Parts: sequence; C-alpha cells; structure tokens
Amino acid sequence: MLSFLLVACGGDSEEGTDTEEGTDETEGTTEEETDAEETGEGEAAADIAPATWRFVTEEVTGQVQYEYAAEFAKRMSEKTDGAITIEPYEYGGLGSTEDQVELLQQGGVEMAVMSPGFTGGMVKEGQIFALHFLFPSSLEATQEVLTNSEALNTDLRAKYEEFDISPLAFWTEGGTQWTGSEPLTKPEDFEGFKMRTQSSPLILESYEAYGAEPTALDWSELYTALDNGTVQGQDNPIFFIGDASFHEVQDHMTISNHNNYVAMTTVNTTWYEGLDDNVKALIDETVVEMQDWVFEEQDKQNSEYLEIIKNDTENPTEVVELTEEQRDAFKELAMPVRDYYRDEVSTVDGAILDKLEEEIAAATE
Ligand code: 6CS
Repeated sequence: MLSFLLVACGGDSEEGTDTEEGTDETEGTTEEETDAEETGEGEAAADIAPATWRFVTEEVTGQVQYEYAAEFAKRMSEKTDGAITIEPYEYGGLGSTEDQVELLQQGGVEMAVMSPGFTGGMVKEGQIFALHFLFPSSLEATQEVLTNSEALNTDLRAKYEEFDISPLAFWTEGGTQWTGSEPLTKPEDFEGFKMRTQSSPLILESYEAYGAEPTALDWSELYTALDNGTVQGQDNPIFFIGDASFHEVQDHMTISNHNNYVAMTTVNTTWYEGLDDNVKALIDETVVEMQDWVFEEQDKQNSEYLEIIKNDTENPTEVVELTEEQRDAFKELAMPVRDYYRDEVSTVDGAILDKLEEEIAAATE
C-alpha cells in the first residue's frame, strides 16, 4: 500500500523539495542577505529555491484541517514570492488516516495535519489526548495550553521525533460532543453501547470505562455504519458532525465537552531538519501565526454548524447539554484511566502527563 502511495505522490520526498538545491546557500551571501535569512523576512524570498511540498489532511474542503492547510499554503507562497508551492490534499485520495501517518513518516509527503488518535499504536505517549476531562473547560484556555505547553511542544514532540515526525504545533478543532441513536447523558447510557472511535487503544479504554463497546472505524465508513446500526454513536466537534452529516443518521446530540479535538501540524523530521534556516524560519513563523487563525476558524465553524443541526427540521436531532453534575458522574469513571495511562501506557511513568496537569492547573488558576 505504502509503495503505491509513494508512487501516487510522485516518488521520494526529496523530489520537488528544496532540501537538495536549497542547502548551503548561506555561504558567500552578503550581510544583508544573512540578516534577512535570520529573520526569515523580506529579501529572504529572493534566496529561496522553488519547491513544491505536499500537505495532507484528514478532512475535506471546507473543513477546518483542509482550510488550515490551504491558508498555510497561501501565506507561504506570499512570503516567498511564489517560490514555495504547498499543495493541500483532501482526505480520501491517499488511503486511510493511518496510511497518511506512514506516508509522512516515510517522507512520501512533507507536511500533514494529524490527529494523535491515529498514532497511538506507534507513539504511546501521544495517547494523552484520549484522556477525558483533562483540558480546561474553556476552549481559549485549552488553546493557550496547547500553544505554550512544554510537556507537549518539547517532551511529547521528542517522542514523535523518534518516529521521524515533528509536531510543530498542537491546536484544537473544538470540544468533542457525543451523538447517539439513544440519549447519552449518564454513564449507564453507555452500558453495552456500540461506540465508534479512532484507533488509538487508549481511546477505546476511555469508553470501556463507561461500560461501552467501542469499535475503531475510519470516518469515511462512519455515516453508513451509524445508518445501518453497526455502531450506535460517535464523538467529534460539532462542525465535523454537521459537515459529515452524521446528525442525519443520529437522533441525539449531547454537548458533553468530555474532551477536545486536538490536531497537530506535523512535518517529516528529516526533511524539515534538512531545510535551509531561512525556509525553516518561515515555516515556524507561519505555524505561530496560524494558531490564532485556526482558533477563530474552528469557533466560526462550530457555532455555524450548531445552528444548522438545531434547525435541520428534515433530520431532527435532540440537542442537550450536560449539567456539571452529569459531567461529574462521567469524570469519576474517567479518572482511573489516567492511572492506567501512567502505569500501562506511558514509557516515562506518566512524566509528560504530570507536567501537563501542572501546566493546565497554572493556566486555569
Ligand atoms: O473522527 C474522525 O476520524 C475525524 N474527525 C475529525 C474532526 N477530523 C478528521 C478525523 O479523521
């Protein structure tokens, strides 16, 4: 499968990238050029060898991840006077989400928006995002933590880099909400409930803690699986539920905010490390700028789709919001999963989780 994808994507990662032609160009440059390269601004564009990079996403046009990649591409093109072309890829053409992880890892594409929910079999520590009720209830505070956390941006990043994947940023696509064929407001509602999840083992563990029967399934199969009852429910941010029309085949949606959907902007480490410093600086600068952009984008899309789902009279969905008391009942069952993460999943005795919990506490003080 992978060799097919590599061929489909145009061969090895160095083709069409600037890692070959663009290296060592700082030798013999003027002082002005060197300054520009250091800041990654202005005239630096003149020194950038034309290159085309592929940026895969797990979503389709209009959805947050794809729009992120498209905006990223636009900014990089503007900053380099068109020297750098980034081609955003919609989900669907390059295999499953797991295939896309492998593709980035092998250097078949240069960049990817990736959900940690598909990397748990590989980067055990990345399953930290499967823990329910971990992040602050405020989405703004969550985004602050994701942007500034040392536990994530240094320690967890190092764990991914062991697999040649560098997460350059973590960001939220919104709180995750449950949809179901039945109402889902108390743990007993999950007893024997057939829940669709992403593939990281700890995600399944989190639902088993409520008594559910989780099944990992690709989202491209989810609408049909919900429709024919293979699974009875799923969780996702509201924009995704609405845009993928899952609400059409579900009668209930619970605003549970039991978790939030974290995505990562990732690059192939070897490729990224081989780039010229001025090009790397432009990528890093754009990654930083995009944090605010994507927060607003998810906020807009989640708000719009909440109204669309509520007002879809042809496909009525009962929307309820968990009370604090109801959330507490789930939290009680979710807490032991953190111990499980520390004892059975973590390769560093939960050190990343310990640090992240401290950072979250500091951010919400
Ligand atoms: O549930 C999923 O699998 C998908 N959900 C989102 C919000 N993005 C892509 C992902 O694959």
